[in-house]
Amino acid sequence: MKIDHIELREIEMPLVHFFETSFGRTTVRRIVLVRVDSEGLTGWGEVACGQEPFYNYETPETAWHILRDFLIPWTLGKGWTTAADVAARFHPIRGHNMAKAALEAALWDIEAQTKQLPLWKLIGGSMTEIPCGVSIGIQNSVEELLDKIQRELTAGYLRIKVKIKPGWDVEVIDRIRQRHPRLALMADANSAYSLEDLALFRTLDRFFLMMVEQPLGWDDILDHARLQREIATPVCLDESIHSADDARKALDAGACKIINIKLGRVGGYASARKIHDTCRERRVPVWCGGMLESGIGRAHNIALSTLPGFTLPGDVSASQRYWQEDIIEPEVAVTPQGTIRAPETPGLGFAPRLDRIEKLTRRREEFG
Ligand code: OSB
Ligand code: MG
Repeated sequence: MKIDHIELREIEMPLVHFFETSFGRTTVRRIVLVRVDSEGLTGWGEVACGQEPFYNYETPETAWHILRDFLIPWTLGKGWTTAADVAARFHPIRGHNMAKAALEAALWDIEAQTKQLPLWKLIGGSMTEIPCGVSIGIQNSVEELLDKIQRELTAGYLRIKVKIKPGWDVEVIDRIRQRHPRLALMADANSAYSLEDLALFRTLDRFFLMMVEQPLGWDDILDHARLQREIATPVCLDESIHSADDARKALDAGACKIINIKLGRVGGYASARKIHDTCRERRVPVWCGGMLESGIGRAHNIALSTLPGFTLPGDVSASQRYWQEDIIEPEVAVTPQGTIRAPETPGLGFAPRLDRIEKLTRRREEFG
């Protein structure tokens, strides 16, 4: 794989509906796309970070900088045997996993096309259909949330995740449980609590949640281990896990029983697969999280979700839940059974719509 040309683009896409977490409300997404050209083939990746450094420290601006000044110069003009070799080359840079993952993912896309394989098969995926859940943000009222849940269940989704924060937690979960006693339900706090809230998490045990996601510090493992010892609800870690080493340490410490794997957060497919393997050896279930991705990041999430350890429904759902019009063809659609079928064509399996991407572009830079 000789890398001839790389292009960065920042696009702006308004969400169909605002998405609110404990750290804030998002109405428009600013997304950095990476396009790589290699010997007549083109691969695409997406930087998953938010516009502000609230989920993690990366922003479109930091990703652009790390890509332009380090990752792209290290990649351009060189002949790489595999995308995994490129991932190893990125290792010296501390962090900035979402910037790394976007470029790495584009190279996996190219490698899969070279080998005439769907990307999901190249990475070792085995599920031809993935089970889907939805993540529903904080709403203006509990009634609106209940309506949304009903709509998603009617569409076929297999589990519901709701966001919680202080003031929008026990009462809300109680109302959902009264309406849906047997629903596969979970809650994501995005680090909104501390160990001082232990009583609240003990109360949540009453609602038989599948898991509570990242209740404590965004970079914490030890407090989560203390919490997990005190409650019955499984803790799932998201923000705290960046590598297979993090996963091993968290599991050894008893900090969680489930791990959410996001391609961006962990730095790409090579790292995601290692985390997946670490968890699988220990029979710890994993699932694929989301970052309100455009079709390109969404297509990569589908590929990742086909690995055999992704046994729980993820946050990967239909394009139309996010966008009036997505930037890929076909758009991501969900079956009435609440699954997404893995594509059969080589590479990513969804074609970027260049005309649409061009219209949404706010800045662009070319290299090589
Ligand atoms: O914590 O999983 C999260 C969105 C933005 C930032 C963090 C998270 C989320 C989601 C949405 O939960 C998942 C999705 O629908 O893409
Ligand atoms: Mg989360």
